Amino acid sequence: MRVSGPQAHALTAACFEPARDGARRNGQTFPQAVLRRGWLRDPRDGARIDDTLIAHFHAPRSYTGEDVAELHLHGGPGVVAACLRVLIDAGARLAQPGEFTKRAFLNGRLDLAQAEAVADLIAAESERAARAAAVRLAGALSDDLTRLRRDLLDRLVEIEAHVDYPDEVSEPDVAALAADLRAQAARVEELLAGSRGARALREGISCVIVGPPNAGKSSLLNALVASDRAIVSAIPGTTRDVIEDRIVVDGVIVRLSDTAGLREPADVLEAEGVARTRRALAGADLVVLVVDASVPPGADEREAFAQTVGRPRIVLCNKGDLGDAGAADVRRLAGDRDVVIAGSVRWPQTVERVRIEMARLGWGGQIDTNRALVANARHVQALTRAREALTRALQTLDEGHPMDVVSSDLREAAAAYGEVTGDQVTEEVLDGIFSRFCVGK
Ligand SMILES: Nc1nc2c(ncn2[C@@H]2O[C@H](COP(=O)(O)OP(=O)(O)OP(=O)(O)O)[C@@H](O)[C@H]2O)c(=O)[nH]1
Ligand SMILES: [Mg+2]
Repeated sequence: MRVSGPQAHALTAACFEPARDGARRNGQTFPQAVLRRGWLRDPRDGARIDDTLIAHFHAPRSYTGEDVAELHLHGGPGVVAACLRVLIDAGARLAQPGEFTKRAFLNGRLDLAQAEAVADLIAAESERAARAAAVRLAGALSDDLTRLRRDLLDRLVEIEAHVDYPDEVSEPDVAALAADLRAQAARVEELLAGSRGARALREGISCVIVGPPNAGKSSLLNALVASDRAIVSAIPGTTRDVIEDRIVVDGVIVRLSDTAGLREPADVLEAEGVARTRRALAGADLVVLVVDASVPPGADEREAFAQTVGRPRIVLCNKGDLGDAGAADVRRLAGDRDVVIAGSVRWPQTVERVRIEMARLGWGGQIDTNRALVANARHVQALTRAREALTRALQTLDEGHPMDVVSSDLREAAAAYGEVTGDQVTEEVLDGIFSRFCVGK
């Protein structure tokens, strides 16, 4: 249980009885960041609630930058409820979602990109996703953008000083400014280029397995998750509902959906299954189309291709162990941008190929988690705006316009950087970000 604010220490002291009257350190009953053991008691009647540990942090040396007390309880719901009641009786109130981190941001302990990284770290489901969030929490992205922003603001000062006092301040060197802006644009471009993989790492991707009945869709799901997740049978139309599971590919959570075979439904039950397949398809980032390529494709195969056209698509020519009589025709049905894999879900190398192509098609393969990565939509939007403003400014300079004409574009790029780090951000944006946190963070 964490308590933060000017009253945090007085409030917890009223409910806490130290196990022994520990020596004061630096004149403080509760020295900085030292765990002390004692009884949590109800001040109303002195009743014992829990044998606890308590740590005190003194402003500004705490997570929020305020006085903070942290209670380590035994954690059962009854103990937690009693502790909460006692603290609220003593004058505390419940924290709002993300309020501790919001206060940390407002008190300058973290910048906004770092605060968002805290949420990413908590939500990270794979080790690599956690690592990428930790790099952001350590400030890799923030440092980069703070430097770029400061550079631009310095340039703006030079330009504006010259505009205001042309006799005293000489005109800044246009070539040097252009070189600077080009370097900035390249850095922003680099950050944006890595954002696809970074977002996949942060958010995961959805991948739907579709195809005609009996093609081997459920067999593929089972092979990918390495368990008998879905029923497999030789009867076409075995799978009726959407069956979901997840795998981790290079640290990215891939949410898999196995679906009912796409064909003209024979009954209402199958019709509902096909409707569900279509819905799953609509929300998918990636499609794996499984077809039985041991026989020539028919109407169902053509229909399945038509239903998934234009989507990022892996075409798996399955049942290669039974022959490849249909493989050439299936390849002709595929488009230039499709990735076609021939083999069998019964062969490990085919399943491995599917995983590799998922990574390539889904997020461009390799993700370098040691570098600063731009991983959320808000950051991508802001940096896209920065890139546009820099491009406009460079064009203006190329066309030989006076230098003060680029000021507004430079200001806009600086503002976009500031939005990411929170140096220039509105209250609504802040509320939106912190409301997505869980309570207590
Ligand atoms: N020989 C061979 N049989 C396969 C292969 N893949 C799947 N099968 C068999 O084909 C049949 C259908 O497989 P499923 O995985 O149930 O096919 P499905 O696409 O999920 O079918 P529905 O759910 O009915 O749409 C089963 O008998 C599988 O054992 C393969 O690569 N080779
Ligand atoms: Mg199936």
